[in-house]
Amino acid sequence: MERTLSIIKPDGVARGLIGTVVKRFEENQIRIIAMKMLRMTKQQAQAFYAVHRERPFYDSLTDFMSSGPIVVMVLEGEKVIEKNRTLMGATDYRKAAEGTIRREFATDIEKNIVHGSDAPETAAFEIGFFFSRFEILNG
Ligand code: FUP
Repeated sequence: MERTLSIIKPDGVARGLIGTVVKRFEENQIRIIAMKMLRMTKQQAQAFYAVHRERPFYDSLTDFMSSGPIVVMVLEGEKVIEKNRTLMGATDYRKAAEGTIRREFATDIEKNIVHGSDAPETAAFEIGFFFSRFEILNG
């Protein structure tokens, strides 16, 4: 059994897509074992995306990620990291497969609705970034 962190980004929340994203998880046998809404500060967004600090899009990305409320969730299931990435679609929505969340709803490579951890180590870091073990069911 694996765990991963999912974020509905500020564009997803602002456009009323919380229910749509949650429904995708529920329809695909992905269990939500923690969930909350919050708004990151710029500093928190910079820390969350520290791996990208040398990239040209870092400043814009961290501005965007701190621009409004987000929904953070811990997902649990068999191969849930990969499963969530498949449901999300490619980073660039123009390259994302038909039927994926990003292909259907993203408008921009940056404003792409959802985030999902890409490996077990990043999942552990990202879950710990937002949740204490007391906030996760059976944590
Ligand atoms: P992903 O794992 O699909 O979210 O993609 P990355 O970790 O490579 O990138 C993290 C976020 O940076 C993306 F969701 C959007 C943003 N980004 C850009 O704004 N421009 C780029 O060229 C690449 C990523």
